[in-house]
Amino acid sequence: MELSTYAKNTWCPGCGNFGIFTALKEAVSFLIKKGIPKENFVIVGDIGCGSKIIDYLNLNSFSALHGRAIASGEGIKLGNPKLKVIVSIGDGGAYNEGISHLIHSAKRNIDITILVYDNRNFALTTSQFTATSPKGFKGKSTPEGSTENPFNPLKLMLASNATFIARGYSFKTEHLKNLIIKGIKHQGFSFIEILQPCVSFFDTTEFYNKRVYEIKETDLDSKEKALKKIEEWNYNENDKKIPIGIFYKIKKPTYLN
Ligand SMILES: Cc1ncc(C[n+]2csc(CCOP(=O)(O)OP(=O)(O)O)c2C)c(N)n1
Ligand code: SF4
Repeated sequence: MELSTYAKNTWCPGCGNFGIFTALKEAVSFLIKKGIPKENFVIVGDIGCGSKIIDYLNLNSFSALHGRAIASGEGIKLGNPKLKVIVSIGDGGAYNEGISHLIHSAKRNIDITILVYDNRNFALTTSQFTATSPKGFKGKSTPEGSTENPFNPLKLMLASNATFIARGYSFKTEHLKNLIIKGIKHQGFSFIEILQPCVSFFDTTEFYNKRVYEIKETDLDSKEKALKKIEEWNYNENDKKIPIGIFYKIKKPTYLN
């Protein structure tokens, strides 16, 4: 299934977005082969480097204002519930500018999939700190280093009653592809945080390659177990292990049924 377009790719060579592009393209191709009509997919982009993916994928798409892609995705789903809505949004859009939409979307369990391209900075605007930047992060708005501790977005999603919570890594594309397939198939709100190195402003590739490991996905309906796993890494630089996979998954009525 050819899902690429003729649009010129403007990502920096080595950017983690390439891995996400491959994983998402393969996940959607797989689901189309399994019988979901191609025209039922809608990719909603935010504003940012990762959100440019909507230009590179030959699928229905919508380009939202910065921080408003989740709200736009909800509107699209409400307008036509048979659509498979996939929101592509950066950490700046999801965890800073649009954080209220993320929380309320999770709370109401609307059946859409959120992919957060978390490069831990506002990259398109050449690097300002975000909610997941580590303490001491040096960017354009924090030349002396950020004084704030990052938050853990998976913990926030657990507290917001999200029904599917996962983390992938852009350079583990096969694993990420399977997470995306499971997220799209999940009946309800699915949240997938994607660790995405930004080679130009915050190159975390080596850091993640040393620490990322795949978790055993058992007892997925236990909030206590999910929290314990999620807290293995709190976005600090000193921690030795970073778990990826599905942390939490439960069945619950969705916003529409
Ligand atoms: C409401 C609003 N605020 C600020 C901007 C400027 N702006 C454009 S892209 C961007 C950074 C995007 O960062 P992020 O969402 O993390 O995505 P990334 O570029 O890192 O993939 C900002 C701040 C904007 N377009 N609209
Ligand atoms: S600035 Fe960073 S996130 Fe944006 S394309 Fe370049 S490497 Fe990727």
